[in-house]
Amino acid sequence: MNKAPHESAARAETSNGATARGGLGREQLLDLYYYMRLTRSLEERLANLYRQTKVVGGLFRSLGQEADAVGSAYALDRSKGDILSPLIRNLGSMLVQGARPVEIIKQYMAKGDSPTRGRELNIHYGDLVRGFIGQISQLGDMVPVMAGVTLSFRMRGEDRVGLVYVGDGATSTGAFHEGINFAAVQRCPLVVVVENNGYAYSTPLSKQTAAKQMIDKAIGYGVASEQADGNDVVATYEATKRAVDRARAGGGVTLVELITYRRKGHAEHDNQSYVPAGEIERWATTNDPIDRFARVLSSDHGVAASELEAIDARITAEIDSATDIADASPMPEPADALVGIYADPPAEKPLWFREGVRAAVEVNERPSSWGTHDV
Ligand SMILES: Cc1ncc(C[n+]2csc(CCOP(=O)(O)OP(=O)(O)O)c2C)c(N)n1
Repeated sequence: MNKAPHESAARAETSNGATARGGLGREQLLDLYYYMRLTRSLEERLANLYRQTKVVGGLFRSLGQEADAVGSAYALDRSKGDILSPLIRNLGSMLVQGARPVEIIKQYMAKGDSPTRGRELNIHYGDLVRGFIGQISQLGDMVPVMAGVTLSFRMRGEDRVGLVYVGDGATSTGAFHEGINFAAVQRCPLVVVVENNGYAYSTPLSKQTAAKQMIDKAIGYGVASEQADGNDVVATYEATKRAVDRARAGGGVTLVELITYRRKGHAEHDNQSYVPAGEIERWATTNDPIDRFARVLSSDHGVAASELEAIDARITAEIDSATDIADASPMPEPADALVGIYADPPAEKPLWFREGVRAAVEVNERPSSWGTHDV
């Protein structure tokens, strides 16, 4: 059960001869850096667009949590058709699976050519081909959904694994309990990643659970567990990879607890007044996952600062061009809201107030038998 995060790491040679934890080569380590930086820069751009009122609805950040989404998703095998179920703080996992900035920005802006054509917001969309499932907001509900998805893998004899993310808050729901219990009993090839980021909206962990640690919950379900420092991208990868390998080998469910910290509020509007003074700054200055990994890349793998700067520049260029494309995209047509909802959508008339108040009142609101208006 619960091995120390780094214990059984495979080792691989990097090009400068250093050994990389987790069996990851230099190219893969730079991949991890790329996806974490892409997540952060894309969310920073979305924050700018939000302040310009170009984002429709809320903006949910994963600042300081990029390593847990990226490292865990990277442990899946895309060539085998592994699939994950992200939540609002798992943009990084969707990028690893192949989502691109242009579709994310369009989706946040509710554009007519966004993945859900303006019918859903933020990162609530899915793509079964690239291996991420569209999330719903109800906390914990994706656990039974992924129990079903992975049960289908097992029943069809497919060599595939599923991964579902939940926050610490979601572990308190009935759906979480039902889903993980069912998956455990059925020995589904499922990895349940609990992102322990200290808060569920304004509720701190101490008010969320009496369990000392999230992995203690695994014992009650009879499943394996792994715990890792969620701000160490390689540790996150290693712990999840062990869980993925176990699931693929027929070993059933693993609960993976990734310990991290939510540096932004629940969403952009949340002023975090409930957070003790100094806590956010401490995590930002001493435990930023990207800063930490950049230092490791430099000290252990001889990656030059200029190499990371070139990656950052490539990311900025892609996000700039994605922003321009998304900004220029049209909003959806009102009637399109019904497409895909009904098999035979009614052809709705355009809203009357679009036609001008005077004409609309004449046509829609003034019964001929009323009053003295025609006198
Ligand atoms: C069943 C249910 N209850 C309440 C909510 C409202 N809600 C949305 S996110 C959230 C907090 C989630 O906290 P956590 O699961 O720890 O994830 P985090 O936001 O920290 O990533 C709440 C209470 C909801 N979506 N579903």
